[in-house]
Amino acid sequence: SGCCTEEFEIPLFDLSTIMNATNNFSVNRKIGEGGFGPVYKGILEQGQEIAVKRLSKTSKQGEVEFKNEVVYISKLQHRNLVKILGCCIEGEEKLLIYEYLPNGSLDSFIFGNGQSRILDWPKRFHIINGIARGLVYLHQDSQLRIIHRDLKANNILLDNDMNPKISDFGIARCYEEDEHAARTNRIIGTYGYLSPEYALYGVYSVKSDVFSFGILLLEIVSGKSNRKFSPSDLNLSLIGHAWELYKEGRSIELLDERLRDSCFAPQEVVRSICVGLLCVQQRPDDRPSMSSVVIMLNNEGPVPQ
Ligand code: ACK
Repeated sequence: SGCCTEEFEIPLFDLSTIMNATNNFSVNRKIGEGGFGPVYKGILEQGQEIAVKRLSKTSKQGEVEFKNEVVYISKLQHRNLVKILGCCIEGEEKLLIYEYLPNGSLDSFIFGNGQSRILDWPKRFHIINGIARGLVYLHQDSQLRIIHRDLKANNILLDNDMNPKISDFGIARCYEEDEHAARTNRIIGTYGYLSPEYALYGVYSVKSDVFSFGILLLEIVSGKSNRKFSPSDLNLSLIGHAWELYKEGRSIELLDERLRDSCFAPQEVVRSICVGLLCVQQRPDDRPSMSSVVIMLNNEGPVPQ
């Protein structure tokens, strides 16, 4: 097939450069814990800020995800995907070096309580749209045709202008154009975002990303997390709640209550919720493609009722 078999090309950094930049991985430079190890902030000699993901030495799964991340992300370029600057493989150390995104991840914005970090509706809509466009690129516009498989608020980073950047390609997969769905026995991903067919049967396709996107959309609109719900808690989950409100013509009540008085685009909110509900339908074939999602979100076509 030729898919994903070429060797990757990516700048190599010296370990000493990264040690200097991160103050020898000092604890006060640690910004969080990622999929396969800690993430540090660094500053290169020229003053450029970087984020460094450091593979924990013991993790076999981490090795696999490290390689996967490099292979995919080095071939992808889009304004809604995080940019990799290079990597470092020296002795025991395996590091990935990214552009530093000062606003961190989306979950601290939508689920945090700090008043200053509450996003207004136009910013939320901008973020929803950006994530959708990033996925259109992954699914159909990039050479690779990729299913991300672990889309969640934690994997969306925000730059200075609150542009969303999809990150973490550790478990992403290529798919063939004619291939409908693939199957795996290793179900990895995050509860609350997993589509039912993937969580129950290990079957994934672009439509499983569409499902996760729908959850993410409902989370961004509501400011509530779906993470504590398993696929069997459907009625209790954000999906059940959004669906109930929708049936009663009260969709707008899903909107984060902190925004109720300041939101001047109720139609856009309701429209977005409708799109979210289309994305989280049980049958993969009923869910729209991400390019339809972008069109519907932006009022360029009807949202089927
Ligand atoms: O919410 P955060 O501050 O943003 O905590 C998580 C943590 O590392 C684990 O993923 C942060 N992080 C990851 N990549 C980057 C990056 N490129 N720029 C800034 N922060 C990052 C993320």
